[in-house]
Amino acid sequence: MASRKPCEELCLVHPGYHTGMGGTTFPDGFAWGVATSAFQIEGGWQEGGKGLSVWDVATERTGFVKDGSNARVACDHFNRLEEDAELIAGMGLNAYRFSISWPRVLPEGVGAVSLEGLGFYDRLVDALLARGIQPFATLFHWDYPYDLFKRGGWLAADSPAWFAEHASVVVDRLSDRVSNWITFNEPQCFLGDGHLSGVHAPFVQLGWRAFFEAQRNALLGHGLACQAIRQRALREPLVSIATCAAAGIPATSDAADVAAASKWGLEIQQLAAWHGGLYLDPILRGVWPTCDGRPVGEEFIEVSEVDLATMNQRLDYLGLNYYTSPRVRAGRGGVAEELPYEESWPRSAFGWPINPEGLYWATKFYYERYGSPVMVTENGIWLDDKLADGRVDDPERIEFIRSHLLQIRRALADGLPVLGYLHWTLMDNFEWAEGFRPRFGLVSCDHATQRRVPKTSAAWFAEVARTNGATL
Ligand code: GCO
Repeated sequence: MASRKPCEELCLVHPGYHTGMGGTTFPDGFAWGVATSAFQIEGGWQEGGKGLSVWDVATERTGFVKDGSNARVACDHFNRLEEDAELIAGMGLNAYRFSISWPRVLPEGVGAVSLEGLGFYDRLVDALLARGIQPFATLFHWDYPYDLFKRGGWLAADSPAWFAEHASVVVDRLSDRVSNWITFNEPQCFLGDGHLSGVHAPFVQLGWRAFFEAQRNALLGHGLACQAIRQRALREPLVSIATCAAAGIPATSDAADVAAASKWGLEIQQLAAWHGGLYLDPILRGVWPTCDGRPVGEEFIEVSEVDLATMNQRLDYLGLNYYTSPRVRAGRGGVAEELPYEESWPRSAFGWPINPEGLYWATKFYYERYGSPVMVTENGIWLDDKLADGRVDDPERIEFIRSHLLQIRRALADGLPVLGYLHWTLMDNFEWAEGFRPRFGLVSCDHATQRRVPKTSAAWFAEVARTNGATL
């Protein structure tokens, strides 16, 4: 077992967090970093013995991706990891969240391991550590092995064990150097968008019964993976999940609106895949969520106490991915009601309303409900920024980050434990069904030449990180 305590690395268990330290600064050991995912940047889609994922297959078929592009090469990170580690180091960041491509390490999803695939992550971890950057490894960020999909995917009874096998293989190889493990990225998306609305791979619309089966299996997979990590890790692990921060923003400071906003997204009023409570109630409280006193989805699924005990594994912190949230007011009987944003409200190029206050409220509501310290595992903005005369000026991104960091500072001042801020994302990349048009990066990436150019925001963020937020 590990000899070093996790707090010696990133101070993730800083004593001040639990004593209402607050103040106007960021705590020592605060994680300043960027986040990416394998499918969006790696490319190398058939290099090193990699198997196909459902996203590889979907992007080869027409009609699924708006600009008709695919991620065969993406940012070619598979062949440029040193250069990209250098970009992160160039910003002076102390944390990098990346995901492990499951079919790169297990080409068929289970069974034979690709040593070349594992070797890639080995080299990535070494490149990060050599530059003083803590790796945060996400075990699954949506690129599900196609061979397992053909065997039923998340609907298969064996699927929890398949995911635990993947977790075990990766942990056995990397846990002598990696401490931070994130099981899933946004179960809302790969389950809801993937299996219900069908706007993400595997692009199927299977209805609620199948959704709940897939959801139960994924939560069991999360639980088994957590057990595997804790049993096998060579260094003391810090285990987490990154979930969409579905939280309401109180429309006014009125207590009734605050109470309504705290329910929105966490207490279930109607069936919707994005609900935080649908995933986190089983995971963090060991209970199945209810709606009007009845178990949610009871007409579709039954979850046993044994299942709940497997899903309910201790997490060291909760990862929140925050982009936007609705404003919420108390309707009749205190029911949470969305207050639509005006047409004139500032929005990202994705059309998402920009409302940094939601980050404060999400942190508060999730902490109050689940009691886990929070890590902001994603927050970012799609801007249509352009390279001109060799540079990219993106003042809107600077303002976006600044305003969100101020809300984290507000949360810290209220005594809420926020452990770090991982910006989405390092460089412009493949944005799923939107293709390459969205630009979310601190660094621009020309996908034809692979030339990387840090944007103005990269230098600004570097200075914020260097001063631990003092220059905000
Ligand atoms: C998500 C994913 C990222 C996206 C980002 C921008 O939250 O959807 O984690 O992969 O690229 O959020 O949409």
